[in-house]
Amino acid sequence: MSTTWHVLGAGSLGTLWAARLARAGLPVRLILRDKARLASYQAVSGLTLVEQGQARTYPVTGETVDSPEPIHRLLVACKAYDAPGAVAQLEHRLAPDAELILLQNGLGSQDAVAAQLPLARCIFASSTEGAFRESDWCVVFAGHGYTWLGDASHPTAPLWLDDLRGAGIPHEWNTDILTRLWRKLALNCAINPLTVLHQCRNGGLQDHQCEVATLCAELAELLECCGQPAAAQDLQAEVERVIQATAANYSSMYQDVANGRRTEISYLLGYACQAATRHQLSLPHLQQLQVRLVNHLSAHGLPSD
Ligand code: NAD
Ligand code: KPL
Repeated sequence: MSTTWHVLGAGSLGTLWAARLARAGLPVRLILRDKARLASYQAVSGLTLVEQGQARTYPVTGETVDSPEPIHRLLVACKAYDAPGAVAQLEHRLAPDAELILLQNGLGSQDAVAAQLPLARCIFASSTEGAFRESDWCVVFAGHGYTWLGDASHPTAPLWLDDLRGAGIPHEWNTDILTRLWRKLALNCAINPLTVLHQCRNGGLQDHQCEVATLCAELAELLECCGQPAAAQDLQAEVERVIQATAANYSSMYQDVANGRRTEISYLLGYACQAATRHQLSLPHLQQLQVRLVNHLSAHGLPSD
């Protein structure tokens, strides 16, 4: 009998994973915030996944944090700012051999969760898949991509990667997951805040090439200083490639701000600026970018942490 996949965070990415695991016949349980969310979920017949215009519903079992069943495998699919608190609520249910898969973007939340649970195995993930919620309990698979998984303190791949293969979740075990997460963080820092401040699609940054180049140079300096030279390599060229390849898209941060949602700024630009301060690095443009973004968020009534 396969180990149950408990999924914490029934949002876009959590339901995308839960629906595909359930579709493959694997045992999955969705952990919902409270009884009201559980009642809302139980009023529908399961999770609906829309893929290439086709909607299919999968009857995944829901439960609340207070359910008594022990958890051996936990997929944490909350936003970075919610992950440590959400995991803390479940600590009493985690089995001694529990494994957690942390899907958060940026850096900082993964270490916070790992520090809370020194005995659990925490696997970090970085994903280029894209999904959004069309309505409650209905997720649209918007962009095919890849998920890299790795454990910064243990290079051995877990056996349950077979579950992901069976579920058709494209993935790769990465023995240098921190490099991948740092690289993604740098890309997000070079692109996302500027799309918010210039109110443009990613492609609009082609009109701000100098600003992008200056940020890339400072981000590369930071990566080198943080012991991540591989993540710094050809950063500007990749940023320019991503801007071109995603020219018609709005960045995730732009979409968060446009929809009045809290951003993950503290785990992206905030994390980068804190690392610079720790290393006594002067990165004036990056620091100025953070000030501008914080001011912009405050002016729009959004949290700046
Ligand atoms: P989301 O906001 O759609 O989903 C998060 C869910 O977690 C929400 O349903 C929220 O109610 C739930 N949650 C928060 N606290 C909880 C708690 N204490 N108990 C139970 N549930 C709780 O977020 P998302 O878009 O799925 O993103 C999750 C992470 O994945 C983010 O770090 C994001 O940057 C990253 N990511 C998302 C995508 C994407 O396409 N959506 C792609 C790549 C990476
Ligand atoms: O990941 C992204 C995002 O929007 O969050 C890209 C497309 C790379 C822009 O930074």
